Amino acid sequence: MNDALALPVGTTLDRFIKRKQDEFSFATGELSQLLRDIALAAKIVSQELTRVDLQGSGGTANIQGEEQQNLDVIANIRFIRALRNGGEVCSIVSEEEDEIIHTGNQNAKYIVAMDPLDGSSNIDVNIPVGTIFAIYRRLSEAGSDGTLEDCLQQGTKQVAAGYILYGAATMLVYTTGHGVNGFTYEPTLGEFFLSHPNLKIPNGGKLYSCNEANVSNFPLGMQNYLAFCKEQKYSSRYIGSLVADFHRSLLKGGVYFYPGSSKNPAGKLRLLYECNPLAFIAEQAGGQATDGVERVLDKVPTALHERCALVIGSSEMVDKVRKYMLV
Ligand code: AHM
Ligand code: MG
Repeated sequence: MNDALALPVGTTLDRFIKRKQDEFSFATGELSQLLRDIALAAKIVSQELTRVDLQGSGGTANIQGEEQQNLDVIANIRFIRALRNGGEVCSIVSEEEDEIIHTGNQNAKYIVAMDPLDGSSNIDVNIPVGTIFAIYRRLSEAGSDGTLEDCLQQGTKQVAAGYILYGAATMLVYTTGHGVNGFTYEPTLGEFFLSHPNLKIPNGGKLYSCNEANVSNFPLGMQNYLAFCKEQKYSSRYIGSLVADFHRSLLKGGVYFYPGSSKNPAGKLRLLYECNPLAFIAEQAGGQATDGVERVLDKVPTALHERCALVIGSSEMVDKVRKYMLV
């Protein structure tokens, strides 16, 4: 089923969510409310990113030892607060938090995994950043906090996933497993409007996206693929904000990769709140995501902050990378 059938460009996000809910006879509205809560936090963060007084670093570090920018911390607070107040989420895992956050909504059905502000190194230089989220149904009985097992589900178990790109315009792109739709925020009206219905990633492309400074640490297959891209006269495009690089690939076709290295065999990106949600979106748009060997969505997470090598984008390009990785 295609999420966007019969809904014209310009439909508000709220109406879109409501119409989609009506198509499921047993839907009770919790997931719809959860998506609205995320959209609310996105509007707040979108506004706060424009405030020069909130830039800079507060001198704190997250569990991975990465310096937290003020806006990393603020975005984390905004999303947690929106999800807690919305009432549909029992537990949250966040790139910015060491442990699972329990919202106190013990009867809620859903778990959220999120990177509240991805692309931290770009925050203070006015370059697009993003939020990434994945939504799972809890496995444990309602009536208590979510468990580690609830949070460590395979990517195939996502019921919805999306991202918010804070760029020249703010966009929310999400899937509930029935195609991918993109909404553009109109700040003067305070609304997201359907602007990119039923997104399909081009099968092939001529854009590759990676941090080429790391090439000498890439696996040999990736080094050879990069040489192939150059022979083919492909273009290199790397923003350094995964959401922005992925969004370009989704619209124009291309491949993004952040492979493992001898130093960091599993790469840099996080499986739960970066790789899995974008892999779900990529597949729903007709693309692919692999860690170089295995489909990302099939990986069984073993830890909250687990890292994962990532190759994601246009199907033919990901296939090509996979072939290079085999030799
Ligand atoms: P972050 O979640 O701390 O911002 O790290 C993830 C980001 C991605 O958005 C981006 O693709 C990558 O890290 C850039 O890393 P590098 O600077 O090593 O190229
Ligand atoms: Mg990130």
